[in-house]
Amino acid sequence: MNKLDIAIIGVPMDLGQARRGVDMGPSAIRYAGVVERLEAIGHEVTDEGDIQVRVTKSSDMTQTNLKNLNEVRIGNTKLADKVHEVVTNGKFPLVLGGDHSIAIGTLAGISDRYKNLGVIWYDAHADLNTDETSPSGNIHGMPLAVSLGLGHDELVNIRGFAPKVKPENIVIIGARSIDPGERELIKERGIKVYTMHEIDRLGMTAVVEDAISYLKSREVDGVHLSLDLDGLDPLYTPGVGTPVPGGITYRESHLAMEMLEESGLITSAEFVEVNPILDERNKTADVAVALMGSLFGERLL
Ligand code: 4U7
Ligand code: MN
Ligand code: MN
Ligand code: MN
Repeated sequence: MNKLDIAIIGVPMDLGQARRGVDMGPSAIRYAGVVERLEAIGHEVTDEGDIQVRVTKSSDMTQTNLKNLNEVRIGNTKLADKVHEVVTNGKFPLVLGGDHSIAIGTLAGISDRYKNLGVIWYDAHADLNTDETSPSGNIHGMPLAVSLGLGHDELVNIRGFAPKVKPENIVIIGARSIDPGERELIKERGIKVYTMHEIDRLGMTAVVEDAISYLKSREVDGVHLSLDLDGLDPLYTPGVGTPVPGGITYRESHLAMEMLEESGLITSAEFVEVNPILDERNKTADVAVALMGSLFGERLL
């Protein structure tokens, strides 16, 4: 285990989707003991506190079907600047959500610190909708497309450059709900997707081994893990806004985190969509922290 300087950044964002409560995700994850858990492994951990979201109730002047565009943009801009500062200081950013729209800010903050950034998207969804394809207008369904430079200008151009990541450097794991526009984009851009079918058929070991060798063949110099807790089956993580049955198990997820840790590839991470209002006794935050344990090198023996 490589000793890291981990900076925890909370993002109480709930404006990227329709269900209130996900703004309490960072508190729930802290309550589940994230700092203590990572310190016990031997890492240096600093809690940088929360990014301020919802400061202005500024009216949206832009003509758009995107919900809360202005506030989502402002929150993500602040997050991007904070993440950039943390990475520049040689720390490992661990971002706690909040809805998945915050991946826009995280990726905007880390992207220019790498020549060839890779991304692992652990999620039931592909999050590849644009303002044109989105069936909901919810920005938490768009962050991966935005990071590819597709979608609304105000989101795409956060920190003044686009794209943040190349389509051939992305790996999606756990997908089982993909919209028509997303499917087209995946095919058109050649995005690597391991759906539940591949996980069932090959097993998680082969899937993660393949994902790792794929990213290595792309010669990435850093990999961001964006983990949406709805990637797991709602049996294990009921506290999410958009649960989809037939998901990844608890054990498979631990295995995936352990294998990613062993690969030494991961340079930043975020755990998102924890909604304590929809949860059962903080179960989802507990799972998030347990998975972080594995990702950061906790082992039984
Ligand atoms: B999450 C959806 F239509 N695709 O765009 C959409 F099914 O961050 C869901 O992965 C998006 O939780 C889910 O609204 C976003 C829908
Ligand atoms: Mn999802
Ligand atoms: Mn997601
Ligand atoms: Mn969700």
